[in-house]
Amino acid sequence: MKPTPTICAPATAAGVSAIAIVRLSGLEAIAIAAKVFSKKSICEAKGHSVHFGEIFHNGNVIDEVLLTIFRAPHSYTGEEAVEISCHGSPFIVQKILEALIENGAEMAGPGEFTQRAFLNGKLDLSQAEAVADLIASENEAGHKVALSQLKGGYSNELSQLREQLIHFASLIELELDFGEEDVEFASRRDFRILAEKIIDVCGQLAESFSLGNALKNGVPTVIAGKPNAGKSTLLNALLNEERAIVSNIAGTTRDTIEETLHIDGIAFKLIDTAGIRSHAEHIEALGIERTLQKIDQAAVVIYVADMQAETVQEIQAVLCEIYTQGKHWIVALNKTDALDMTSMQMALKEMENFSEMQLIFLPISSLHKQGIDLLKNELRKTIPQIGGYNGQVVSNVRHYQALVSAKESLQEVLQGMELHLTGDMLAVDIRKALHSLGEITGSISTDDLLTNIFSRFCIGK
Ligand SMILES: Nc1nc2c(ncn2[C@@H]2O[C@H](COP(=O)(O)OP(=O)(O)OP(=O)(O)O)[C@@H](O)[C@H]2O)c(=O)[nH]1
Ligand SMILES: [Mg+2]
Repeated sequence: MKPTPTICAPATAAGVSAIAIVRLSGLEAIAIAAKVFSKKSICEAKGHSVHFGEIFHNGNVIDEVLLTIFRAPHSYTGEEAVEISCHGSPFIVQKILEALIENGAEMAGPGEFTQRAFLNGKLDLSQAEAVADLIASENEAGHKVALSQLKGGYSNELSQLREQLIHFASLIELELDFGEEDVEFASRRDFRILAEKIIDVCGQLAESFSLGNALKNGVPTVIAGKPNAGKSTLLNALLNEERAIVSNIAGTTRDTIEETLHIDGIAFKLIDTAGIRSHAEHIEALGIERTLQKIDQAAVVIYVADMQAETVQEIQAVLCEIYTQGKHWIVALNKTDALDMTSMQMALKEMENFSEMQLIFLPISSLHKQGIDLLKNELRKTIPQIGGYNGQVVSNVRHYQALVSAKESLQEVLQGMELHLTGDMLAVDIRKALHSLGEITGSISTDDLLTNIFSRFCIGK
């Protein structure tokens, strides 16, 4: 068998920087580094030691560097590893890589360092995926979710439950060996308790997915309303910058405009849309169709009503038409600056009386930036305090699918037990559940799955 090659790659981003790091990992890592480094003594160096010296290639000095030695298994990958901190010039990085490759290293593929960490048992699969999420995290909430997953999160608990399930599965399979005899090694009562527990955990985790996904990618928040209602003005007020064009001509915004707003570390993906009306020319009509689509995909809808131009009845009529359950609706009663206090209060009262719909009404003035902080507050409240299972939130679609299918398989098993199905019938679904749970932690993984996961990484991680 071919020995596992020693791999190298830049670990820092491309481009000029103060410092760049080139990573090496594999059995020959330290020997290869010694061939290009001024101090050969690193071959005997202890792990976690740092050495100052020069990197040479073809007799020329490339750079003065700090070289850190990691001894197996105490490295990120679990292998012998070296990190070379050089000056952050892409040219120097390139030259160092060339020198290493000429001396026997190979260029690493995407995520290959983390893949090795996984294969050497340093991380389970869900933790390895958390590394990718951590690197990609763009906001505080996404960062928090990835970090808790990296620390083991729910995968530790799932592997424990899976171990218990394996125990039962083997007892049930043992019963099969006794075919004719009517033996029951696996207590059906204990089994039911375990299955119910796993179904519950999987169910709660799966439910947290839409929240986790929103935290990771930003909460899709649509700003909708009639033309000229002040949607673009509101977008600008929320962002505190003149992002969208505002004019008193109805139909100014024809395509959707997307911008991110951070509130308390949570990213809201604000989507300004074309105004909704029935008599629109063709291009605008396309925009309106897109608006309805965007509303469909949104988690939060801010419906902007023009209190200057629309009556309460008109506003209600549109809401009745576009309202759908399962999302948060905030009705921003805009242009209140143009109304006197009494008519404003009357309108608000009339509004609030109406609706079995779950709506929040908020008087604002986008133009004068009044009520904007209250609106931000309402937006923040649409995302509950991190819920999920014991504070764990699933943000990974692969995990979500595996959780759902584990839950379904175990529900099948429980139904099968009600119907007094035989052990061999039960065993099939138990194995399916084991498989799904194993896919999350990586106890069961196919090459395809691994390639798929690690190809999402950058090279050098
Ligand atoms: N008095 C007053 N005028 C406002 C307010 N908000 C917006 N406007 C005015 O309303 C007009 C339309 O504003 P836009 O923000 O372009 O409206 P829109 O909903 O994006 O319109 P379309 O893109 O055409 O659908 C502009 O003249 C704004 O200055 C407000 O709170 N008070
Ligand atoms: Mg607009």
